[in-house]
Amino acid sequence: MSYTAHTDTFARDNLPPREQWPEFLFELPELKYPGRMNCATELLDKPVTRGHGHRIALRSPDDACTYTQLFTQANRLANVLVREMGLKPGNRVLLRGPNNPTMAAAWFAVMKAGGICVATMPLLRAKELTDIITKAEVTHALCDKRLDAELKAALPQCPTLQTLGYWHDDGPDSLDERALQQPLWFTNAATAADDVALIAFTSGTTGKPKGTMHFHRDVIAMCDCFPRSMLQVQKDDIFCGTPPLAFTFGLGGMLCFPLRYGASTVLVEKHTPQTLLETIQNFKASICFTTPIMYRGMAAMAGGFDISSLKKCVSAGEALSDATRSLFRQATGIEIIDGIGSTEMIHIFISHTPEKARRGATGYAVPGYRATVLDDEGKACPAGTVGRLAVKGPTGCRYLADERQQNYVRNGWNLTGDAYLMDEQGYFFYQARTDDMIISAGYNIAGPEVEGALLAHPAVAECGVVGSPDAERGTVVKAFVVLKPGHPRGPDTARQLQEYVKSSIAPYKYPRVVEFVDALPRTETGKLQRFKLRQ
Ligand code: 3UK
Repeated sequence: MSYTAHTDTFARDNLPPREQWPEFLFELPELKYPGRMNCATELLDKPVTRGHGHRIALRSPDDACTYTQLFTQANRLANVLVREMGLKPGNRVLLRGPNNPTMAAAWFAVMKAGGICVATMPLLRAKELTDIITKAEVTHALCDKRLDAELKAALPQCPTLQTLGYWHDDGPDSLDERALQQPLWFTNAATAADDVALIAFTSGTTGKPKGTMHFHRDVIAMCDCFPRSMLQVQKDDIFCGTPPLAFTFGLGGMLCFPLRYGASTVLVEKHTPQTLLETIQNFKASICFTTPIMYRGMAAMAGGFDISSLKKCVSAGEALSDATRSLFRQATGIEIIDGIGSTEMIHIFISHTPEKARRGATGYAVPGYRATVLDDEGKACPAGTVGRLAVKGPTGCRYLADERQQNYVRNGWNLTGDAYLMDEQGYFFYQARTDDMIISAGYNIAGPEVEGALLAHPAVAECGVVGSPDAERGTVVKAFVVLKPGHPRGPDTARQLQEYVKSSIAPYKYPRVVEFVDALPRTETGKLQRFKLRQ
């Protein structure tokens, strides 16, 4: 057995068997990591000891905090965890809070103490929390007092979870108060690079949640791949955006990436397109991470704000349609950087620089990763043929005790569940989730392509396209459409939209059924829940 700092070996004991792991690639020089590594040391302690401590790390509507202040607060909270809450390296710690500086400090405290972070989306309910706590055998929880109700409701069903602390709490037992009693220094756990640092539960739109395990080195590898090659982060960059820190998209974009490059990040608890624009204006933010639907909302009102500080915009979580890409470019002059990532891969593995954006393409493999498209037998598809997206690189899928490991990892490749095609230049074109391909009258139709066509129509605010059962054709293409204000619902508008789609993509793909709705069902991470539309 190789070295571990974990005295509680739950995570290692529940990794999938080695033969079910994906193949890992560490070909780039920056990915050759030492055997021992604590990601908090890399991201936080090292900048402080190297003289970067006086620079701002975190910004929020009511505060700013330097690297040294964040370091000190994380040390104090790590002391609370170890000295008062009895945390042993390898224990699982539930983290629950909106994006704010205490949440960030708490995340670092868990890393420093050698705990394993199990961060949960703010909107999760007691039932979902119970599933996660039970599956990961969570022993400790650090929670924002304002989000304690669902956690408290889950507790009677969660015998492993015995030790809790709350921040934003007025009582004398609050974490904030307890931290103040603790020393400013903490000796970080001497974790192995392959000790598990986090168990991220997938935001999957169906089925029981899956816990994906990521090592300390994976946290650093995600920082050393996508942002290094696609963003070229500078020390003066100011990050902002919407994804929760509990979602690995947000953990990277809202916290780890800025810190890895000595930059700063604005943490805001809740955003709308308007507040995100205000944040960019007020904080002079230069890099933004959010989802396609937010970029659409922002494009519509960007004219009313001074967002001249904004340089780079990253979109992930869902396919970015050409319509949204152009709307945003017309409104702001900025070419969005699309990127596909997944909780299993921890972050983005196919993307592009703004200069290399291509219509309809997610991009090319991020340096450090290899990507291909495979057929049902696992053989590489020729260029231009739709198949299953497969990737490998320095990070990859290891589910916590889950049979679905064998669906995601085959022959060393991570299969993301997406249907893609690759062209001769190595650009990847998203089609649909593999199980979202609509087969109608013998044709294969990708819902997102029809959505993209509809989104280009001036009356359409949002839309979702799925297959709907039909006596004659088996399945027909059905569009759920949210109209922009001022456009009447009714058969005339429906017909206009149908004609519009027929004129922009192959006519057989047009939605035979159009239903107007007030809103579309979405996950907390902004993903359209197509299975709900199908019901
Ligand atoms: C879909 C995309 C087309 C795709 C994520 C960036 O979304 C993230 O993780 P999840 O586990 O979902 C993964 C699935 O979402 N998807 C994500 N990005 C794109 N489809 N174009 C895109 N640009 O189906 C993928 O398999 O919630 C994204 C970073 C970290 C993440 N965890």
